Amino acid sequence: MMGDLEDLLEKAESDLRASQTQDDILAVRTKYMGRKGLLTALLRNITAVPQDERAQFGKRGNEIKETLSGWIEAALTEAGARRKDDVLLKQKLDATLPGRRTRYGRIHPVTQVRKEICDIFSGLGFTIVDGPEVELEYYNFEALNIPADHPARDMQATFYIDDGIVLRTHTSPVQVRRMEQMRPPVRIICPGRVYRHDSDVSHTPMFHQVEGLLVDRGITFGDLKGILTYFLKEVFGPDTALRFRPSFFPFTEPSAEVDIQCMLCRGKGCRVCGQSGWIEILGSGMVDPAVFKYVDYDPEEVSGFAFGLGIDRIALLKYGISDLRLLFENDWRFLAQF
Ligand code: 2NM
Repeated sequence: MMGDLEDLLEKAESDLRASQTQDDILAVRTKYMGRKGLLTALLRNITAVPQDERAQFGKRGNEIKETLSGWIEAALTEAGARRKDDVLLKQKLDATLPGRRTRYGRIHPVTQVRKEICDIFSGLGFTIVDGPEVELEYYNFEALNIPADHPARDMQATFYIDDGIVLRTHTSPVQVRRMEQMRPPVRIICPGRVYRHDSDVSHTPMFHQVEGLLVDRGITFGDLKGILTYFLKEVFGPDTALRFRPSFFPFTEPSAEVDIQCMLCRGKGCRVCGQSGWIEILGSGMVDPAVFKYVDYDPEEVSGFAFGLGIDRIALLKYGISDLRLLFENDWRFLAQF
């Protein structure tokens, strides 16, 4: 009878060795130690053991039960660990790899400059206004005193959408619409995309503009000069030298272009300023009475000044960017630098 116990332990051991998975091991446990298991049956049958062997049989039986339990527990733990390793291998996950870095976005240089300009004028009491990019010819040209035979109306410069409908070539139509809607005083700043049929190193068919307009009783060229001087010194620094040059626009009279002294050569003349020592920054002027007539303002009662500038060109200057087109390629290696 004792021999049966030892045989059984040996068989159980070899069954366990042959078991791979936790399920296999649990089957072995049931086979030997379950309610109808082989070891259970053997121990229950102790009455069949001769009287004088029973004590020893019982003792050895319990030892074997303990041993087998221990082996099964250890086998289960080992199979559990093996299963985890398998799962990890299947996922091909290397927990020792460094994490993936989050790449943060940046504000586009054109957006930065636009915001800077708008903030300066907001501080002076100007309201930011926008309007349609697909515009009536009337607001883009006619109401701005640009006659039908003006070169700016030429097919070369303007994208036509349909009869009488264009992609705006400047943001001035926003200002005309605003003047139509409200009485003076008007103090507005109009940033936005504009479109011209132009494409080379220094021109893109779409670019960004900001235009400003101030209309009230008694506004003079002195107000224009004061406000624009303050603005340009805010953007380019308090020591920036300025030059107001006579110019012409159909919608202003008189008109002036404003240059800043080239910050690269300090006025000596270099490649950036075309040897002139000056860089053209904006166009401006006193709003032409003809424009006021279109929006039903009385030029005898009110006067005003307006100005316009290209945001992209300012961004190039400010950050020393060599090619305008870089601003529109959206290559993150470029954009990450600002
Ligand atoms: C410029 C230059 C000079 C301008 C004029 C007007 C309006 F609507 F009041 F007539 N808006 N913007 C203006 C004047 C724009 O850009 C170079």
